[in-house]
Amino acid sequence: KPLVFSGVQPTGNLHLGNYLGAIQRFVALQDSHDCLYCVVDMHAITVWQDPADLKRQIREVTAAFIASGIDPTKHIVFNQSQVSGHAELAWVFNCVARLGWLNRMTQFKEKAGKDRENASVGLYAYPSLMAADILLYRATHVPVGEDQKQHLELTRDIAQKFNNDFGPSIAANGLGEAFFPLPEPLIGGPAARVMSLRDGAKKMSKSDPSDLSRINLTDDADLIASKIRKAKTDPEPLPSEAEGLKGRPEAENLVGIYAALGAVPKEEVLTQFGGGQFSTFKAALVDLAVAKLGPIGAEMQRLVAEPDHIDAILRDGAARARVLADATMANVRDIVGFVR
Ligand code: AQP
Repeated sequence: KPLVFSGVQPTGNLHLGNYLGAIQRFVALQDSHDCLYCVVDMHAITVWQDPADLKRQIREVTAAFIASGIDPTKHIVFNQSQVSGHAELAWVFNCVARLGWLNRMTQFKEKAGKDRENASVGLYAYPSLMAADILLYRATHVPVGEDQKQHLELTRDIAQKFNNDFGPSIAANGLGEAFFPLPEPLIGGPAARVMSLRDGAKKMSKSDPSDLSRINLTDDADLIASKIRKAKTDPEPLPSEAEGLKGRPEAENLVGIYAALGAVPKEEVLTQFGGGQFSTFKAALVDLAVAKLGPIGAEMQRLVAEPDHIDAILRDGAARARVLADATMANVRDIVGFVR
């Protein structure tokens, strides 16, 4: 089976974008792939995290994985910091990646903002660690939201440069021609980029100061309903064809959310609701969102109330991940020329 790796940062406020762009798709890949799903706590500390909050958020993301339907007995669910190979391989990749490559990363530019001198070195090196996360398991497929496309391309560049630079050593160690695969991003579907409910030009984001901009996975039914009712729209009725959504980002976003939650194409949503008022469509969207997200939120609350159980899942996952990681790192040491 092909190997899937993906991660979610425990940075609080898990939202509908994380669910539709990532977690829901993680669940769908379980039958056809061997999967590693990681709570990337080392990525989280590239910006300041209060230690007590970080612990709680690591357990909350783990709970979201399980509550959404990821099976930690069939697949591997763990937190990054428990497997030291991530940091070790990231260092090797820091020495493979070029400054010019990292200088082009838009996520760093957005997150560092104007005060770049004051951003952490970790925030800058974030894409090397992400490449290490994936390649430590020699994963071939990576389901992510569209915002991660550039980092995935960098991962492929790093894999390729490593394979080229160390080509003779890879062969001399009997490891074939190319050691790392070039992983394929799995990006797509109607919710690859879920937008803010307040502004169709901004992505739905954990850090948006307005809670009305996003639906959190822990929101209850009343809150979900009121956020959808207050979501920004335009005065026109919904179009009957996808073409008519062009230039109407808020309408397109809500239709995309409906399609992804209901597992139907956008066209079908428009066949059903096109020509009608937003209020009718929004009422149906509330029902669908509450039916889908309500049970997940409730199960998350139940799970986070049992931190020992969650920690046991993470420890078990980390132990299984470590076996795979150690095998890769032994090869990497030989390839690079480290004595062991
Ligand atoms: N709006 C989104 N639409 C679709 N997919 C999204 N993802 C994030 N936002 C959307 C996908 O969710 C996965 C986990 O993302 P992350 O852990 O990198 O966190 P984040 O939500 O992007 O949050 P940040 O970076 O901590 O904060 P913000 O967003 O406030 O800057 C990824 O697969 C991501 O693509």
